[in-house]
Amino acid sequence: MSSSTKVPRNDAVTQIASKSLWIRRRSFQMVYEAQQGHPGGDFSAADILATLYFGVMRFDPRKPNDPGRDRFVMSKGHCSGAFYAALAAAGYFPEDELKTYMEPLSKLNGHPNRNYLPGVETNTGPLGHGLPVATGIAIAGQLDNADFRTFVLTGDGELQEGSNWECALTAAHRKLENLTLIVDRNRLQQGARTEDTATLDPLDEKWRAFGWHVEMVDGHDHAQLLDVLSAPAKGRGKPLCVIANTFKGKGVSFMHDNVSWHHGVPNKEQYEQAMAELV
Ligand SMILES: Cc1ncc(C[n+]2csc(CCOP(=O)(O)OP(=O)(O)O)c2C)c(N)n1
Ligand SMILES: [Mg+2]
Repeated sequence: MSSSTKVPRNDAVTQIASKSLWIRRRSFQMVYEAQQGHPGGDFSAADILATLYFGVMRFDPRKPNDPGRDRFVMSKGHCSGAFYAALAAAGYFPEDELKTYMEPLSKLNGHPNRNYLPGVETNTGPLGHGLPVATGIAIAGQLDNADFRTFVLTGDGELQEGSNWECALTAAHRKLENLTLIVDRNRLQQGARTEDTATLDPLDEKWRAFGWHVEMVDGHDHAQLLDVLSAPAKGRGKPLCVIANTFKGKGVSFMHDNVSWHHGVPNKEQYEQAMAELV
């Protein structure tokens, strides 16, 4: 499976919607069974992941090291549940393997490990490292005159790590039009609102001031995500920052915008209610 096969836009949006729902349901089941994980951030990122894997990126899961593949770096590696569900849905490994999430000796650790799983470009978990790695990959692509694109998804709280801002400088200086940063702007971090911790707003102006092309989208609107992420990168002359306005816990009423679900895990009743809502 690969999104390089052109499908009409409406069909793509429909498929992305159904994969987003599947990612939410499957990752929540994983978190429930493991009684560990980060479901709030899984849900804020689910639509972004589904859009990348089912509408935007060119890849062949049977050839995970194909030099021409588009690269994706899941910098907010704590949201491994949604990431693993997306990788399985995209065909990188059997869906059955998702059952082993967080088990001892499982390939599906709490944080993604490239040595265990195809489709994981780099290990993540310690926040602030995904954009630096993705910037390096994009520089390599530019030097090779290769036409793959590199996508990286960070949290918004994660932008408190200074390493991101070094890359903001470097990527703009090098005119890395092959690099796309998506910020999961759910306005919550581990235990508080981002704006109560270290103000990020106006976030779009910050990235623009560093020399990036910036787009703001509703991060749960598949058509908006698809349009902005699949727009041609060649000729832009700048790296792209997509600020995706999202909600932690999106899709389940009692988790919506609720920081306690950053790493909260459901009891049986909550699990059943969530699954009843995720339809
Ligand atoms: C360097 C580092 N510091 C702290 C943590 C612990 N931690 C895990 S998730 C998280 C909050 C992340 O918030 P955000 O980036 O906004 O992610 P999201 O809201 O999408 O879950 C923190 C502090 C970490 N993983 N890495
Ligand atoms: Mg956040």
